[in-house]
Amino acid sequence: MKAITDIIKNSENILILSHKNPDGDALGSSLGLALALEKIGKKVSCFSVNKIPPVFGFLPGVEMFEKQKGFVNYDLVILLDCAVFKRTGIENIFGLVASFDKLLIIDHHPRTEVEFYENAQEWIDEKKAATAVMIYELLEEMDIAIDKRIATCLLTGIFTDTGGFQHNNTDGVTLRAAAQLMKKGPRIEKIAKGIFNSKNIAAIKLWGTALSRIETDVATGMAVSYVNQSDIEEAGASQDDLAGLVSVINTVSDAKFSLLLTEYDDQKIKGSLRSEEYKGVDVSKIARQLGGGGHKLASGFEVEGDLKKSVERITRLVLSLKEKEMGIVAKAE
Ligand SMILES: [Mn+2]
Repeated sequence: MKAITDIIKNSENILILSHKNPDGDALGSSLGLALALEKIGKKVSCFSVNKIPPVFGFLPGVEMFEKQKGFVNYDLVILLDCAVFKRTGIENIFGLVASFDKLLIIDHHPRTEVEFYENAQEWIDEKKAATAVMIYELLEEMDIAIDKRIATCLLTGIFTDTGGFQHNNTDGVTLRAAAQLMKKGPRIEKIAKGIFNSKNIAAIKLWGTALSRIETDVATGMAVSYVNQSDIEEAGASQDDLAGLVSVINTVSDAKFSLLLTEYDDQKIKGSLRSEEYKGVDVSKIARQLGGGGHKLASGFEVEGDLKKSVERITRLVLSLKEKEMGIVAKAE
């Protein structure tokens, strides 16, 4: 931890990056850290290749993403909520970092991809429920006073990555961090409303279309649905409106895991997989068979081709997977 706090203390002009298609943890931990580092006099920039989804518009400091124009000379780049540059979606990183000893990685995902960055500082802890929990611990260590704005960002990261404190990653460490952050004044119901409980009518209709298409497969325990580009256009919705849908598909009582396929561009399909601890399936193993990755209970992949054919192809692939390949473990009763 000391090497990490030292490299931050000794840097003045810092760039914070996270993965493309940022979620609440990517944005919350980035902004929480950015606001905290500004407080101790650092010049901080945040960058995402994507537009920030409107549901996260309430995050304090979110305008820091808008202000980012070109890249200047940074003396430290911090990569959050992912461990490889590829995940940022930035084509050429070499213009960003003069050398990798000016790189700090903080992440809580299991390592599935490795890019070698000589002398980079890394703090990777798979046990942490969210990167935001790690940022909370870092700020404590650095003795930076957490104010309401910082707390709101970090609590949002924790809240989203735990599915509103419902996933099995919600442990004592997570709740303690959340409790300490709540003392600083963020309103949990505002965060909840912002993220889960306010959907526009277009989004609800799009969800309806996808939900009406759910099919289940008894052999694998898969509940699957899909959304194509014309569904999104006809509903007047956007890709962002699909966040959370795969978890709803996973509530089918007999489903061991859920799969949502989204056609996000011509012939480009994104797959999202979800399961629950007690269901005994490791969906990251399925995602990896398709060139993707992620957590045991939440994973994703990208494939190319016709959506309908992909649904069939992936269903066949899942059907063909041996129990071992799906990570299904017989549970002792
Ligand atoms: Mn995360």
